[in-house]
Amino acid sequence: MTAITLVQGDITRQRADAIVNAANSSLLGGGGVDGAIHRRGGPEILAECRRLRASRYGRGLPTGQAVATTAGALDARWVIHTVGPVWSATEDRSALLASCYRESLRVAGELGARTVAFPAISAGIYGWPMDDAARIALETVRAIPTAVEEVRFVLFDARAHQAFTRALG
Ligand code: AR6
Repeated sequence: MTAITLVQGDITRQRADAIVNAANSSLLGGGGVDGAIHRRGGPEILAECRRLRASRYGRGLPTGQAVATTAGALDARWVIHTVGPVWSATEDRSALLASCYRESLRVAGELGARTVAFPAISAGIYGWPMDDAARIALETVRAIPTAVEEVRFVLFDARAHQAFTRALG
């Protein structure tokens, strides 16, 4: 039985086996949580991302997929990078957003992670409405059989925390 917990805070301050990054397909960093993870985690993470680009992801990490690197100086063993979909008002991309959670948990399970911290993927720069992002995140995680013992959503502000609290029901 996987425990789902919600906390408000900065994901880069969390202790967990794996911290999930809302990355972009370049894997070379960006703003939002991605920028924060690379800043606090230090250059080892970017160095490993560059190696992954050179070996497996020359065309970028596709949306909905996930890949792990070291967590550098973060209080974690791994960062799992996943690429959320950009919100679209005309196209339903929710299967891709669900895939981010599913693939991140699959990678976490393969690594043997017992605790995994997620941000609200796609709900920042990528523009996904927070209530819908929270619903998809929680529905997906609840539906996946996994050896991960705790899935912790780390919500940056009160609005996000409230949306996830409502969606948890
Ligand atoms: N801890 C927890 N949550 C955070 C933090 C933090 N330190 N910082 C921001 N958030 P975003 P996206 C929240 O924009 O929408 C990057 O440039 C934020 O308030 O980080 O998937 C990437 O390189 C929001 O609720 O990710 C991509 O280009 C949530 O995390 C693009 O942004 C996600 O916001 C990805 O956009």
